[in-house]
Amino acid sequence: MRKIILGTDWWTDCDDAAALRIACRAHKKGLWQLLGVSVNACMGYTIPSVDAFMVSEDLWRIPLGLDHKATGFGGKPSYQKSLAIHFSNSRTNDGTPEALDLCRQILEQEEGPIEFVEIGYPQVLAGLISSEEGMELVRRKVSHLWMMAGNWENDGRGRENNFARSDVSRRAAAHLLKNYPGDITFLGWEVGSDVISGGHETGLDSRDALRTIFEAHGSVNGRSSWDPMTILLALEGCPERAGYTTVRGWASVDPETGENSFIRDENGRHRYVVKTRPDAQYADEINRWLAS
Ligand SMILES: [Ca+2]
Repeated sequence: MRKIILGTDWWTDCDDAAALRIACRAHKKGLWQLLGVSVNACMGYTIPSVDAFMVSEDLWRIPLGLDHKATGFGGKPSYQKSLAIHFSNSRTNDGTPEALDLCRQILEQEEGPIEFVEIGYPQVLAGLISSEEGMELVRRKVSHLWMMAGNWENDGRGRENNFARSDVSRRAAAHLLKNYPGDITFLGWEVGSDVISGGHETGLDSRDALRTIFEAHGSVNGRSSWDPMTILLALEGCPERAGYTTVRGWASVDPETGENSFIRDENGRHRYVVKTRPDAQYADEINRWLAS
């Protein structure tokens, strides 16, 4: 059984919720085991709303972690409060362990291989590999990092929110890409931007937590699919089978500007994906998962 730790910003955008739904449904179908959810942006209703969502998926036992210091990304939360108020939940920000401690604890306790799927900010993973113990755990236990981040459309050069949002994300991204000891697959901004999923045609029930989130976000006609595409890519486990080719090499991020760049190298440990199918096909697949 594959084992997954999911990192999410669960911040202003509703595509994290679409991604979390697919990750949860894959867990329930026995396609992988979701070991924990590490939330890397912190606002007033962060954990109550993630918890409400996990309750609605019947997966309220899955451990959550929170980067309590991650309050500086700005932005307006669009759906957290309504979700926390209208759906049952019991976990709180204060009662939730540090995301870094959760990741470390899972890596210590679980047999490998474990995969990271990251659809948010990079500072928790960067923090994890900043200690010798954390680096050793990742070397020993983590087989792959799947990551929604970067903009690779201009020959691997660009700028995207997860890397570039703030000083914290920029420095963390630079550190992570320079020092991460294993293989990383990136799905960039350009891949998910025009793939619109999760709208009315998905046919979600009016009491569905995900529908509440999309409506609160103002995305009743659907939203770009960066995060759910990353989940489906990770779930397939093979870019070619998931509808992508890849470019292999070494990615880096400028710690001052957050801009990403890429040096092609057949022996590189990094790769970014390029779509091989029409956008509607990826959207249809996501919508099927969201309604499953
Ligand atoms: Ca995200």
